[in-house]
Amino acid sequence: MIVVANPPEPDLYLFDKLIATAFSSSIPCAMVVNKVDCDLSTTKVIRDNYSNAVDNIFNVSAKTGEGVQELKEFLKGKLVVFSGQSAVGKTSIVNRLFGENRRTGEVSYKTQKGKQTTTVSEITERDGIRVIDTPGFTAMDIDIPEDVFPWSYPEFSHLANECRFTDCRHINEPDCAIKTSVEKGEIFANRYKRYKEIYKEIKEKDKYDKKY
Ligand SMILES: Nc1nc2c(ncn2[C@@H]2O[C@H](COP(=O)(O)OP(=O)(O)OP(=O)(O)O)[C@@H](O)[C@H]2O)c(=O)[nH]1
Ligand SMILES: [Mg+2]
Ligand SMILES: [Zn+2]
Repeated sequence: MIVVANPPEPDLYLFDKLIATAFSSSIPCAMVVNKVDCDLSTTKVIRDNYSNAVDNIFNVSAKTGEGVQELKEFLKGKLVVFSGQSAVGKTSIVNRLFGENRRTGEVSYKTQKGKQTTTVSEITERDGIRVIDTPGFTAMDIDIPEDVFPWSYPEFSHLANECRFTDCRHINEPDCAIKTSVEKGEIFANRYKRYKEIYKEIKEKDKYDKKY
């Protein structure tokens, strides 16, 4: 489960990589937009970019408790990992869900980033739910092979057989079903734009790995 909020400024590249990594490992993925008591614009950004890429999107406030009951119902019987940037409120949500009192931190006024309050992953088992709270992070290396990455996007996968070339990377190939779908507005344009950037990043990394 990817936890998102503003502040800190949402890093959509990071979410793209997390979703691709989960999907290519067959791990179901949902998102939680926290801090809706102080910011509502992020809920739209996340919906636009990810509504056809993740199983569910929950809008909550760990501060007021809004939306937390609905999230709790969804989590019943599941083992879930809370991951995301520092200071989005992962620990605060765990506290609100179970009446815990784990240490939470702030967003730094100067950098507008979190302060890495949680330093080790911890599991809470209660009410038929198992949640692993993890330390926040700011960047991640993507470890998906260049030929697998083009099929690591959930909303691309149902078009898998419609590109002219079976090994289509959806970049410059003719008759690419993904590009057509972007033009039709079925795949969100900014998400595709970032897809091309991340693909480039993986290619660069492969080149480097081969060289050294
Ligand atoms: N306004 C508002 N602030 C919140 C909410 N949830 C958490 N916060 C604040 O956000 C800050 C960070 O919360 P944490 O729960 O420590 O965030 P975290 O994601 O666990 O951070 P790391 O452990 O560093 O990864 C704290 O100052 C919280 O009080 C919310 O729903 N609304
Ligand atoms: Mg924490
Ligand atoms: Zn294609």
